[in-house]
Amino acid sequence: MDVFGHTRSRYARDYALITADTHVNSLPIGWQNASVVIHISPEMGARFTQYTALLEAGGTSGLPGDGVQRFFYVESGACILEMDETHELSVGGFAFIPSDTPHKITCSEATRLIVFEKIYTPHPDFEWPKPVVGNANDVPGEAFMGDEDAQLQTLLPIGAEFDMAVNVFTYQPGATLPHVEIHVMEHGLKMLSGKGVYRLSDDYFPVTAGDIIWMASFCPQWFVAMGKTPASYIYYKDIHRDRLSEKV
Ligand code: UGY
Ligand code: MN
Repeated sequence: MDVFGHTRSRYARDYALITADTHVNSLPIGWQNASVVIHISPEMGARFTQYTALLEAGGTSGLPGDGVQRFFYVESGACILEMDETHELSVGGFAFIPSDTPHKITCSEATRLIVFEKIYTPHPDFEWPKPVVGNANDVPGEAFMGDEDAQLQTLLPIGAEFDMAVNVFTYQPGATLPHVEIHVMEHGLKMLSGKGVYRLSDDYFPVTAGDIIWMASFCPQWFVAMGKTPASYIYYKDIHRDRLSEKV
């Protein structure tokens, strides 16, 4: 705790940087032996929610609201997901749970989950998405726009039945996003390892493992990895539901 009330956290109109020193826990209804820290939510103008779930040994999850799909990633600890079948998930394990799908997460040890939730927007031409369970360690990376030092892992299928994507980006020290991106999709992001500098709108921030970032639609964004070890982050984006064909 800084005696002068300093923090790297910053909430702006089109982005937020949220550092661990500013987290405040709350007790979610329906969860047992668990607390959450809600970092990004519609209250700040986002169209999704990102939170950290902290479960004690024996802790269990509650269900998301009606129509809400859930993606979670095991940042530390281990858990069991009961859904269509029973899945054991260790660090790097993840699951996508379509909206209105009964399920329960039970933790055998103290566990930290990164969770993204979004109201599902169906598309008349596509079927409902199916559940997905996996481990990021088993997902191959691809050189991002030809740069072998910037590897992108796409954790979910990219079919248009999905209206959200969750990816892991890993940069070698010195590697960058190739250009400043400005796009309609919004992002929720958590730094998993390493450090670097994130450009958000017109500001540049040093960032490190544990930091969380919200980028609103059209927020200018860019990243450079720094230090001596790779930097990686997991991030959410909304996809496949642009309004090009809608009358506005
Ligand atoms: O998928 C993306 O838009 C990604 N390249 N953005 C980012 O890492 N800030
Ligand atoms: Mn982007």
